[in-house]
Amino acid sequence: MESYNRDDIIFALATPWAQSALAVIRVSGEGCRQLLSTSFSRPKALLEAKNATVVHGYLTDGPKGPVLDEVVVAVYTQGHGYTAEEALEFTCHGSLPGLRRILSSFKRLGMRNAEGGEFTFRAFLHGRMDLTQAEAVQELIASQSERSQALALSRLEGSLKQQIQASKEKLLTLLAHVEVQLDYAEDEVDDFTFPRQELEEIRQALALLSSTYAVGRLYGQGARIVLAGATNVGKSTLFNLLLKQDRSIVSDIKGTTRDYIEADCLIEGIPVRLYDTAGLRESLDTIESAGIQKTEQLIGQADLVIFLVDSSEVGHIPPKDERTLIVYSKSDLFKAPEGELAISAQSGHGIRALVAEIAKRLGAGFGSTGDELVIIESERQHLLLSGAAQALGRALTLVDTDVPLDIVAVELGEAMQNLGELTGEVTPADILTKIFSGFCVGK
Ligand SMILES: Nc1nc2c(ncn2[C@@H]2O[C@H](COP(=O)(O)OP(=O)(O)OP(=O)(O)O)[C@@H](O)[C@H]2O)c(=O)[nH]1
Ligand SMILES: [Mg+2]
Repeated sequence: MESYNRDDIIFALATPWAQSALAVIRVSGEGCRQLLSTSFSRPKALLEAKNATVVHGYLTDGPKGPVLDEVVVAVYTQGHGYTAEEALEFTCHGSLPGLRRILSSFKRLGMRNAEGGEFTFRAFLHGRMDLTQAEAVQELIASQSERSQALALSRLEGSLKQQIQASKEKLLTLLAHVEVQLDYAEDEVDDFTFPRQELEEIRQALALLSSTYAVGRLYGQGARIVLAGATNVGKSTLFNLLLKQDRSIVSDIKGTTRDYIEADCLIEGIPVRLYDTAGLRESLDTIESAGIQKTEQLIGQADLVIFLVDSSEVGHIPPKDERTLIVYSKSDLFKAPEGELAISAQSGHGIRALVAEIAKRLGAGFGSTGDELVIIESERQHLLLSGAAQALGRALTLVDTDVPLDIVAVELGEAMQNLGELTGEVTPADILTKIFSGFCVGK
């Protein structure tokens, strides 16, 4: 993080660069209030404002310069606000030329444009949040579904931090016992029993937290679902039904969809990219054949393939596996084999069951009801948590085979290191750079 000068006063547009009713410009750094009071119609009011209050006035282009905009300024004194340093938030009018004038004027006053993520980085530096919370800010902003937004918010509020902290404290106590034993081993060899049960509990808690990544990623990044099957089985009809709009052309002519169509939707709260594809059949038409090739590529990349079968002429059916759902279509016309999933896109029969099955197949069941469960979304956190759980697993094996304690302590130390990296106490600089770049929404 060398490129960040931590004493500068920084500013950035916090809202998108687009015409809007209002726009917010954030400023942070010691002395920003004094500096900006020289360009404000009510300097005294601004300087004397208490923490977390707002001041109305006019922003001018430097001392005694022309008025740039009528604004409302939220004031945060040192130790408060998002960055925990002196900060101001200007709510201006969202005119692009107006914003351009204000931002240039701020630069002329000697402040500099914030780097992406720099406000969050300062919040982290001042202990306002730990690394899991800083990551949650980005995850919250980027969330694509209500569930992932709610999960990220809970992490921002510290749910993940607390869980890691709890495991860390338990591990630290355990390590302290081991250290004492190592230091005074010669005096007290006999009456030390390794707290195996405690260690197993910590390992389990970390492994469980790590395993929530699959669900977190699903709600955060979404899934690719491909509708496939022979021509005319009703893929486009189902596509339109799931999207709740008429996007894809439906007709009783075989080979209607020749190129694939994709669209985003939510299925049981999961962000899904849905693909309607060209029906699979032997075709002499070069364009249709190219479409079929693309269908095959999409099937290869899908998280889930819904393979529709029209019971009238059952052709090739792929083998069932966890990535392939065989669904019999047009159940209003044909009877599906016993026990198979059947739908009618025309009457709506079976659609609810299909949607539930999709969510189940994607793995959404886990954690969707237990809201007290903290769910992670970051690959970094997943790797560190599973690494810590594995190190504790190895420690347990060593304990069981009566290996000397100092070797066990190495594994415990590794787990401790991972937990420290998770919360940001001992995180290498290059990882911090990665995490804090690209946070700035308005840039
Ligand atoms: N009765 C009945 N007809 C349906 C149902 N679903 C689709 N169809 C009809 O079946 C025909 C083919 O539907 P499409 O959705 O275009 O089929 P497709 O699989 O996309 O076909 P291609 O794009 O040619 O591969 C249309 O005439 C639809 O109205 C259903 O559930 N019941
Ligand atoms: Mg079609």
